[in-house]
Amino acid sequence: MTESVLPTVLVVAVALIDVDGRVLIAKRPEGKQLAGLWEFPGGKVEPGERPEAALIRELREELGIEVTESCLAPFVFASHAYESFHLLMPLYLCRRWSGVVVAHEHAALAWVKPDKLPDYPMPPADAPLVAWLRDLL
Ligand code: 523
Repeated sequence: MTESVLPTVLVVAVALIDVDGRVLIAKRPEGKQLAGLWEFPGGKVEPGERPEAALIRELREELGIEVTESCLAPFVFASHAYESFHLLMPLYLCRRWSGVVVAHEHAALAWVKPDKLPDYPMPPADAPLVAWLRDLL
């Protein structure tokens, strides 16, 4: 019997939290995997890259904001077997950044109170993180 093992892909994501306690979620654009679902922003860690550096780079590219490493609090790991890879994704919390959040790569952005997050359809890796966030915030 042959067994196939899915490759693991390391992705970093963040829950940006504003002064009113709302969380930023971003709608994945058409043409990409999981299009139309609302994710915690982030992206793939490149080979040799530290996870925090990857997240800082992704937030600059995707949202046009600057975060410093000291503002990134590691929170919880998401883990989900997608069809062709296994996603491992630490979610960081971040309450401080500079610049204005703009959707450079997403179809839309939304600042959402934690109790309203379940109203937004999310990728299967992200959805279980909502309960943790709601308890925490
Ligand atoms: N997720 C995911 N949740 C989540 C993110 C940021 C990413 O489930 N919060 C998944 C979506 C993709 C994979 O992780 O399958 C890689 O994310 P990303 O945003 O880098 O994906 P793409 O579609 O931009 O991939 P490339 O074009 O290959 O970079």
